[in-house]
Parts: sequence; structure tokens; C-alpha cells
Amino acid sequence: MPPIVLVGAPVEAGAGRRGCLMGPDAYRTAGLKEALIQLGHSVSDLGNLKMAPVQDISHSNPVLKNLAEVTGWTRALHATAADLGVKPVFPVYMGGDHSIALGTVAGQASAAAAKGRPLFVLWLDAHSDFHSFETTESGNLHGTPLAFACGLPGFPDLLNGLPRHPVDPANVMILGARSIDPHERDLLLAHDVSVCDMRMIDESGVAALVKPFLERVRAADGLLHVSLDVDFLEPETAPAVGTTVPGGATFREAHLVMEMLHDSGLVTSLDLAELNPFLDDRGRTARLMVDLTGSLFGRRVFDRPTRSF
Ligand SMILES: [Mn+2]
Repeated sequence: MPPIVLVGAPVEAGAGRRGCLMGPDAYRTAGLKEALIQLGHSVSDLGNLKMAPVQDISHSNPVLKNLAEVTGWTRALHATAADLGVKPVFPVYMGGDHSIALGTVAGQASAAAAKGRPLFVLWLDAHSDFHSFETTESGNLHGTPLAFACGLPGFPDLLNGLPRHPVDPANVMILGARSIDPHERDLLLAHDVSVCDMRMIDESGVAALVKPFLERVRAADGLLHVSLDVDFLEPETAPAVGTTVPGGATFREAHLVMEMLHDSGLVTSLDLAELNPFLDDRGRTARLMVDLTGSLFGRRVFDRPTRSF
């Protein structure tokens, strides 16, 4: 596996409550770098990015919160991801609220386009984050990154004139959803995004849902960006998030997804989003996110002779 590059994105401007800016430091305190080194990887930490300066950004929807700040972070993250995406490294973006994915996915998509390969996105989240800047009613921009990634209209010039390289909505899978607003539901259906909600997980298990998606990525010779929102998990297991929804993925379901992703060898970039250390219980959620990342990077209980994928 290529060397891992950790990128701190201390962003809280996209969330409805404060605290996510402490996320990158919580991952450092919880030993993310050390855990990955212990698994045999070469790891460097670029430190925390700085917001790009932004002037004259505006939008007709008056409820949007912190538009200039979110735009500044999007531009900084887009530039970093577009750069790292064409290098032989594996970027791990330590958020920050999920608005970081406005920039990370756009940047990875730009790099994928430069390589002439399709980008696939696995969105592990209680929500679909499929609002445009026009449809959001809360104005919290962490509810919009997947719609932006898929090239939907209704966004201002977040990339400062640089081209958008939309991800084909057919290449996206949302897993773990259990809270989708009516506007988002309409948009998801209109764009034919694959949504695997918690009921589907209950009925068939995560493995049966993840496996065919990975087969599609492999068949298309795609790059795979994984965006892991803390609220994918059951809140009793992972309390440090501002948008808890009961009935989330269990500890083992989440690890199994990560283990299958590792076995596939297909993942090329990762977001760790929405950790709010202010809401954590003695670092428990930060440690769990580090452990899940460890499973994605090859931690295993026992070597299995046949690949599960
Ligand atoms: Mn999210």
C-alpha cells in the first residue's frame, strides 16, 4: 500500500454546533498515526490546513450559515486533494465536520479525471448529505457535500473558477442512512443514487450490500473514496457527534465494512468526518474511529486463507 498522508481539516463552520475543529487533534491524541505505523505503514502528518481567503461569495438562499468560511475550507481542501490524488500516496482527511467533503471529493475527482479513471464514493452516514445550497432548510452546509460531489446545480462557485469533475451518481453508494429529508429523497431518486438504509442492513447484512458495490468498482478500474461520518455508527457506541440518530451501525458492522474495504485493495482516499471531541466520553469515539481506520488499513484478528472479496 502507498504511504499514508494525514491531513488535518479543523472545520466546524458546516455543522450546527461547535467542536468539530478539535477533531484532527483528537485523532492525534488517540494515536491514529502510531496505530497505522504499527500495522506496517509509512505515515506522515501534514498538520492542519489553513482556510483559503475568500471574497465576494454569495448565494440567494438566506439561511446558509458561514458560507465564506465553508468556501475557504472547500478551496483549501480541493487544492490539497487534487494534488495528493495524483501522487502515489493514500490521503486520510481528518475532519472537521462533513463539509470537508465539499473539497476532498472534488479534489479526488479532479485527480481521478487527470488519471482517466472513474471515481467511486462510499458514503457511510446516517444522512445522505444530498441537499444543494438551494434546498437546505437548516443552512448547515455539512448537509450538502454529496450533492456537490455529484455535480448537482444550486451551488455557488465553491472552486474559485476551477472545473468541477462530477462523480457519476451511479458510482455512489450511501450505507447506513436513516434520516433523509423529503427534498433529498426526491433528488436521490431523480439521480438514481444507491441508498442502502439501516433496514437493508438489518435484512441482508452489510457484507451482501458492500460486496456488489466493490465488484463494480473493480470492474470499472475505479478509484474509491470512502467518507466515514461518525453518525454512521449507533450513538451509544459513538457518542461524539452533533447529529445523532438512533439505530445506527453496530461496532461489528462498521468493522466488517472496513475489513472488506481493506481486503478489496480498492480504497484510495478516506474522510473521517463529524467527530466532535467536545461531546465525547473520555476519548472513546476518537479511539473507535482510530480502530476502524486500523481495520481499513489491514488490522485483522486472524489471517484468512481466502479473500472475502
Ligand atoms: Mn454526513
